[in-house]
Amino acid sequence: MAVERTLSIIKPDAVAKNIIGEIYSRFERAGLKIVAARMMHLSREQAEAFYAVHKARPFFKDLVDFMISGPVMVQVLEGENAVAKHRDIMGATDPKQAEAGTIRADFADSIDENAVHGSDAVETAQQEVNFFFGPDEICPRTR
Ligand code: RTP
Ligand code: MG
Repeated sequence: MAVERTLSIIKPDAVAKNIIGEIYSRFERAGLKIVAARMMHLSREQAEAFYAVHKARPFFKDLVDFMISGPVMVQVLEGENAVAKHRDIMGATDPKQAEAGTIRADFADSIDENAVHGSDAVETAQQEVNFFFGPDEICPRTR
């Protein structure tokens, strides 16, 4: 299986709940390595650009308002089949539909405040990683 990179965001609700470490542990237990990370408070312009694919959707403004409501933790995860593996650990978008033991089932309060973001495909993962990190900010593991 191919080694991939994917973009993860721990959203403002989960940062506020003080569960960054709990979520990082789940990545590590799944064999995903954190190869870049940054805490930041997104501007409205950044959040709108990041979620531009959803611009025409009725939930767009609420999504952007939520994503700028507090700091987020942004990271690049690396590992075999990382994109799909990360989505599996996250669980479904709506926590009510998420499988038990997933991050969203355990920590998300609603479809709007759902704890984490993860890239949905290898191609979008590359775009999303490049949105936040330059090549010199990513640290591949040598051991
Ligand atoms: P994300 O991009 O944040 O990882 O979430 P996702 O792929 O599971 O879901 P996506 O369809 O990309 O939607 C992005 C975010 O918009 C909010 N949303 N609300 N009210 C609604 O019907 C609705 N649908 C989506 C969610 O917060 C979702 O994470
Ligand atoms: Mg998505």
